[in-house]
Amino acid sequence: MNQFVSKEGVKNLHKPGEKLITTHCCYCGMQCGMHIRVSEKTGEVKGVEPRYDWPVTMGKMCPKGVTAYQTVEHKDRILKPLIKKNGKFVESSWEEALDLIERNFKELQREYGKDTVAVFGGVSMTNEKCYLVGKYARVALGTRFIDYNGRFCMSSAAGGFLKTFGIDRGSTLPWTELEHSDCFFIAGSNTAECHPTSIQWFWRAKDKGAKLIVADPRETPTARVADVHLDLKPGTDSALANGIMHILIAEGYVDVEYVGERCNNFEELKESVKKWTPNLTSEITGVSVEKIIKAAHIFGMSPRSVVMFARGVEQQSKGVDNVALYTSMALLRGQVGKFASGVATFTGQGNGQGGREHGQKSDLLPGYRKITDPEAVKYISDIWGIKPEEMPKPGVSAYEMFDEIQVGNIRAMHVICSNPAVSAPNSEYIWKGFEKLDFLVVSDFFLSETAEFADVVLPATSWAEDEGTTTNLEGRVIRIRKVREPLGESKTDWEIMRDIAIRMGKGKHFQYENPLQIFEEFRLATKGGKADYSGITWDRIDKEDGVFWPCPSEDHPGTPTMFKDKFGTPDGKANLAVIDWKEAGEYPTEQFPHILTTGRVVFHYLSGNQTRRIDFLMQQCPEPFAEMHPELASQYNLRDGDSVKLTTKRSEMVVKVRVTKAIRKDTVFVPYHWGKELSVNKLTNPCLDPTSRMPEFKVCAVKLEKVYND
Ligand SMILES: Nc1nc2c(c(=O)[nH]1)N[C@H]1C(S)=C(S)[C@@H](COP(=O)(O)OP(=O)(O)OC[C@H]3O[C@@H](n4cnc5c(=O)[nH]c(N)nc54)[C@H](O)[C@@H]3O)O[C@H]1N2
Ligand SMILES: Nc1nc2c(c(=O)[nH]1)N[C@H]1C(S)=C(S)[C@@H](COP(=O)(O)OP(=O)(O)OC[C@H]3O[C@@H](n4cnc5c(=O)[nH]c(N)nc54)[C@H](O)[C@@H]3O)O[C@H]1N2
Ligand code: SF4
Ligand SMILES: [Mo]
Repeated sequence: MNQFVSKEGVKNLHKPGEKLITTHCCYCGMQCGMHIRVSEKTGEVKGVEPRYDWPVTMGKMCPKGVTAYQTVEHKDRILKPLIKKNGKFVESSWEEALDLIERNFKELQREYGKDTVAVFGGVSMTNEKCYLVGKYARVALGTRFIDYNGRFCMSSAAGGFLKTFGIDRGSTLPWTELEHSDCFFIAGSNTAECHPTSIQWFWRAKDKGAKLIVADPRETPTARVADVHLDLKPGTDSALANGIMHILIAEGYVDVEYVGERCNNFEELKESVKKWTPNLTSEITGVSVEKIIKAAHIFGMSPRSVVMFARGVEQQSKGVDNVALYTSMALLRGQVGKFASGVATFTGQGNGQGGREHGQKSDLLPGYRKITDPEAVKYISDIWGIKPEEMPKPGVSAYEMFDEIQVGNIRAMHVICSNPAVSAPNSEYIWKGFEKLDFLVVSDFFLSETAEFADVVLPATSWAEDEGTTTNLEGRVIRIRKVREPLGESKTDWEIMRDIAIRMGKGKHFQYENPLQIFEEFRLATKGGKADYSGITWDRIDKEDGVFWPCPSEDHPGTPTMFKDKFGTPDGKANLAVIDWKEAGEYPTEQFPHILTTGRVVFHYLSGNQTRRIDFLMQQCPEPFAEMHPELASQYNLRDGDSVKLTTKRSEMVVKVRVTKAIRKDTVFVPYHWGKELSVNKLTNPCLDPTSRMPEFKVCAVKLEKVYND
């Protein structure tokens, strides 16, 4: 326990007739520590108490987290399997639902080959389940088509880190060190709304004089309290990072010794940023020369700095470039691998970190192994009990699976823990894909917009009805505890996958009775890989407040600070990014004269399928809106609350206007937590980053028209 925690506070939480079960929030990567109050008599969930003694979040929670427990026994929970008959869902037994799945998967695979059945996963699940999704696709179904919603979330961060560091761990330092940092350079992260419980660390550091620089086209609550707000034009992060590096080099802020010993490409980088003078950087980014120079000076002079970013810079067709360049800023300053300094991406989903390491990605096997590496295939095949030649080849990325549907290569899909009908870009194309499928299975606990397209909906349990581990945004592996028995006839995702595997004749590879057995196999599967969890046990997690990977043996302490001595590249050196700025996939034209960017609000989570069911959250934010500057609004005679039609090359939507000075004059922002006609993803550009295959959710060109409601 640390100095900010009251021991009395912890003791007083307990109420008679109730037990407190210690776990973590189901939503974002902060994974705030919480206790769930459960009736001793009925086993029902009664409420939540923040966990004061969890070192990362210390009793802080946000509006989503404090209401998350209300989803567990919510009246909308799906309690029995649903089968669509004559266009309507009817409840069925598990037997009937599994029969139907078995028949369809087998018939389609017989006719069109194994790859005709695809799996679309998600990372709001434990490591045990995420690991099993990869095995389920490759062993139970034998398909190469598997990918997951992290492709829309973490893939550009992963791509950028692999390029510069050779290992993708979201943070190079533990959050608990942030309060000792002198400077935060935060790009494209609305931290106060999306990782709210991080803010306390920045305040603490600020109390000691730390400086905050924020790069965001909007004056977010985080930007508002920054020492410098770099209000850049969406899609220009690479120019900004090159411009900052130009000043660092020109004015002697480079840690020459560190760069000489630990980095490659310095001479090439020097050449490539030469042209990025403050004037050119200002011209491209739209940020004033003064602000760019001020930010570079503060960053350059800070003894301990952390460069942080999130989807604002990653969800772009040049997202990997952006990550590699921002990361290089920290390397130039010699900050990576040291106390209270380094680089971090704000990992998005609860298990966005763990879920991306263990085989849900089309080309990855557990432990961050490559499916194209014969040794990796041999190692994992041995653990899975298959022959190496039975291991499917790499598939395609999440959005590209919908192209495979259009050409007939995918005819059935099992969506587990994702709602792509709302969250994938270019929605109407996604909807067409779901309609075209011969057979769609969705595992969820609430009927999502995606589930509405399904032939069979399987009732999964919520996070509170199973146990296991997740990996938070620091890379710390933590324990999720079972709070109550599964509601109705719902089953855990691992039971569902196991039961389908049995039907597909692969039961012998899925002989699990509990998640601990999966965890034990999973540890072994990660052994020797880049993301090595083999030394982590559930007991250790309890005793040590989580364990940071890599942790290759039970006597290894885990790795809170990455890259202390060497990087994960073959020569052990970091690769500075020598990359020029390139225009976004789509930019304003006469026909579509403004920029549309999308993102989040504090009250809703992702596709909104969970948070749109919570009264309190809906009262706070019932519908999407278009945030725009008063000058832009007045060009169209729009006032606060008016309706505006937004049109892009893909489609159009009508939303209410929210006039605010806290956004650039050329940019419109719309949150994406709603479906169907309220889905901003009808408008977004599916242009993909060439390496990460991440869609460009953050930049596209848009037209505005006032809608007269009479
Ligand atoms: N309340 C809430 N919290 C969440 C979530 C949620 O849905 N709701 N989801 C979780 C998940 S999965 C994720 S991935 C994270 C996302 O966390 P964030 O990435 O912080 O959230 P976003 O709102 O997507 O985008 C962040 C910021 O990027 C800015 N931006 C837009 N375009 C650009 C650009 O070109 N350059 C730069 N530098 N900035 C730009 C936007 O103005 C926005 O303020 O949040 C997690 N936490
Ligand atoms: N325009 C725009 N689009 C975006 C983004 C953006 O910034 N702008 N951000 C993208 C990002 S970063 C992300 S992460 C994606 C997320 O997009 P989605 O994957 O659609 O996110 P969720 O809404 O969390 O969907 C999870 C679904 O699974 C269910 N679920 C939750 N837990 C479990 C479980 O344990 N088991 C099962 N079987 N089901 C479960 C939930 O009820 C929900 O329906 O959206 C992306 N889309
Ligand atoms: S900050 Fe994230 S993990 Fe914490 S309570 Fe809010 S949504 Fe949950
Ligand atoms: Mo995300």
